[in-house]
Amino acid sequence: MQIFKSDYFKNMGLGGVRAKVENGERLSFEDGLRLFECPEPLAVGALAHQMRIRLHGDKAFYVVNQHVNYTNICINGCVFCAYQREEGQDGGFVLSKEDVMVKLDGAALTPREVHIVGGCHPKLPLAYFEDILSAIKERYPDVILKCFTAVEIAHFARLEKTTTKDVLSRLKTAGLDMLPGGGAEIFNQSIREQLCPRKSTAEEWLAVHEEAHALDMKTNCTMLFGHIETMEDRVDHLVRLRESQDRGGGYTCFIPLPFLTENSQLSIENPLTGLEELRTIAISRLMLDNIPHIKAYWVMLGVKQAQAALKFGADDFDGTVVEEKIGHEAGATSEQGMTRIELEEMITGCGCTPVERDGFFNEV
Ligand code: V47
Ligand code: SF4
Repeated sequence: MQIFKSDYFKNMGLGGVRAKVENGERLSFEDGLRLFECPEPLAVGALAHQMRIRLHGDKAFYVVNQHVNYTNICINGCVFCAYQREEGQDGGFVLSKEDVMVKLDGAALTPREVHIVGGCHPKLPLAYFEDILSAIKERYPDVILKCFTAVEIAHFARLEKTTTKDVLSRLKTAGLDMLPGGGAEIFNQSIREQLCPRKSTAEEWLAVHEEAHALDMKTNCTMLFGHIETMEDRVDHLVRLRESQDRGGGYTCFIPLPFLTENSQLSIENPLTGLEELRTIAISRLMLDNIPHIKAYWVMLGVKQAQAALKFGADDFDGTVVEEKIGHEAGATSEQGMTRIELEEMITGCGCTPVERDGFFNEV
């Protein structure tokens, strides 16, 4: 559908970018910056929507899933994180295998995907995680287990004095199917040193994902934006993900995560506007030409903004979630979970066709 005349994009300085998008050509780093500098976010959104329609038509995917956080105790102390607690601090928790099973057994819907992440706990052994994964797979053999960020995998390897590849293989044997995309934050090392100095570097994060791809596992990827990073840092992050995907091809979905400011040690003078969030989601779609899906994560974006994102390049609405802590500790005002009917209503409400999927994006 032709929404804007071609002069419109030319006048916005996007004539060349538009031609590349229409011809399916790769955008350069400079194109990415041009999209951030364009005075009109709607022009950027229109290009991303065009690409999203070419890839997925008017489908918007969702999954019946459940998030479980096994602990909030973490040794990393990232300054943006409102979720972490120190060992012995009030409010700290560690779930047992039985606690995890009670959460899954108590859910209104049996999940197709279980998303398990937590803090980097100083003591939990790999056997604890193997035990949880195999118990879930035994009770729910068809579930897709999307668990542990690359940062957690690197942490387990350090505690166990082994390699990340060995950790991935052992967890895969226990039932791990794919890695979620968290922990990528922003790849620029000088920003990482200010935000999360104890966390894996960009190179380590990318290496773990590429090892997982080599083991035939799918993974997701994220970018945390709207804090102290520059537009160059965002484009650099997207280009590095695109290059990593060129090497291994295992990324399924990209999740742009706007920084939520409450209860963190990081104060921001100019928080993101809604339109700048949408622009960043749109640019993600346009730059990541080799990653099939872009997620509008309604928990962090808020439901209305996630609906708008489906017209700015995103094609996935994530899922039922059930219980969410990381965003809600940081001020997310969305519900804890949504029903299948609510998800479908949200998706149809903005003119898209809801399509239920599994964790690998197979339609069900
Ligand atoms: O890694 C932490 C981010 C991530 C804040 O792979 C924050 O399908 C905003 O990665 N404001 C965890 N973000 C969430 C995540 C995720 C969520 C849904 C689906 C998938 C997937 C992955 O949340 C962390 C960090 O980057 N985060 N604190 C905050 N204050
Ligand atoms: Fe720990 Fe993750 Fe929070 Fe960083 S973002 S402090 S690694 S829980």
